[in-house]
Order: sequence, then structure tokens, then C-alpha cells
Amino acid sequence: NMAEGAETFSLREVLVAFTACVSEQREVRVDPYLAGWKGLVRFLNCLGTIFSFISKDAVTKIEIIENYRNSDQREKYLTVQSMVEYELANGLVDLQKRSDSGCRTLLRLHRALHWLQMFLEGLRTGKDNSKTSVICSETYNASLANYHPWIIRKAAGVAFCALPTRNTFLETMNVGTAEEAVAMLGDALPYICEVYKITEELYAQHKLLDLP
Ligand code: 1PW
Repeated sequence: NMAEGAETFSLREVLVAFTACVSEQREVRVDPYLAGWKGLVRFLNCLGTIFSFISKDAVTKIEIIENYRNSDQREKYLTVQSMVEYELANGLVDLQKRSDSGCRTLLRLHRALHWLQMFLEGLRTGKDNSKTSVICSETYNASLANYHPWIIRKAAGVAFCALPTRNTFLETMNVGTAEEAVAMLGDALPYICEVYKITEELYAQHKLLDLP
């Protein structure tokens, strides 16, 4: 069934989800944030099994936050702002060791979103014949890699090598021609940047950027 298959995946839906994230009060809505990530996971799965170790971790984290959204406390998890306020006020955020708080879990997705933002920007502004693998590893090394142990960095590097050239990659995004994909990235990236920026400021304000 094409309608359900990975074949019909389009990166457009991911970007649309992120455009719906920021409320009028400049709060980050959790549901579209997770919807954006789910689309991204489907996209990663399209890139081949080598990317499944990357998407698997994202899936685990999406599910942790989704469980909070389905719990009795669902209203507290409506926005990233309300989540931070609720978890901090109720002592649910462990500052010493790894936990499954919404705050530490979303922080991992937040850091990965920074990479995605830089990667898509590199793709958008790159030359026709540039290597996606190079854009991917350079942006990864400049961002997310700083939070990963050697073994993960190594595995990520191996996965990146499997990425196709820029034009093929832009076509994999299923947005139309490479030119149309580039135009869509130009329209959508400011929204991802905004979501990233608001979350970053919120976490900095509450000194949550180093949560274990
Ligand atoms: C083609 C470009 C696509 C960019 C998609 C971004 C997805 C990034 C996910 C990277 C995950 C790598 C493997 C998992 C590592 C985890 O240890 C790490 N998770 C993340 C999201 O960085 C940290 O989570 P942890 O171990 O503290 O629970």
C-alpha cells in the first residue's frame, strides 16, 4: 500500500510539524514537536538499515515523552515550558544521574535538532556536487558529537558514509526536484531555528543544559 509505505514519505510533513510548534505566547508545543520527530524517524528509516541505530534511540525518547502526554499529568506536558515548570516544581528532574524525566529526554532530542538544523542548512547552501556525507559529518562533529562517546561517534561516521550525493539526497526528501527541495528548506528552516532557540533559552534560564 503506497499510502502507508515509506515510498510516499516527504520531508515536507516534518517541516510542517515544526512550523506548528511555536504558539502565540512563544511556547513550544510538545505534540507537533513529537510529530516532527516521528516524521524524521520515518525519513531516517528510508535512508537504510544503517540509520536504524540512530532512529531507534529517537523512537525510545519520543515514546518516553508520549507516555507523559498519555498519562494523568498530560496537561502538564502540553508545552516544553509547562513541562519544565511542572517537573522542576515537583522534584522530578534528577540533576545528578540519568533519569527518564521529560526534561532530560527532550534535551537529547533538542541537541539532535541542532544538528539537524545545521545539516539541512548545509544541504540547502551546498554545491550541487557536494557530498552529503561530508556535510553530515562536519555538522555532526561541530554539534551532537560533543555529547557522544567514541563508540557512537564511530558508528555515526560509518552510517554517514552511506549517504548519497546532495542531489540524490534532495530527491529522497520527496519534495519535488532538487531545486524545489532547496526552496522548501529555505522556507522551513527558520521555524526549526525558532523552536531550537526558544528551547535553548528556556533550558539555559533554568540551568538544565547539562542534565545527565
Ligand atoms: C541525515 C541526518 C539526520 C539527523 C537526525 C538526527 C537524529 C540524531 C540521533 C542520534 C542518535 C545516535 C545514537 C544514540 C545516542 C544516544 O546515546 C544519545 N541520544 C541522542 C539523541 O543524542 C544520548 O542519549 P542518552 O544515552 O543520554 O539517553
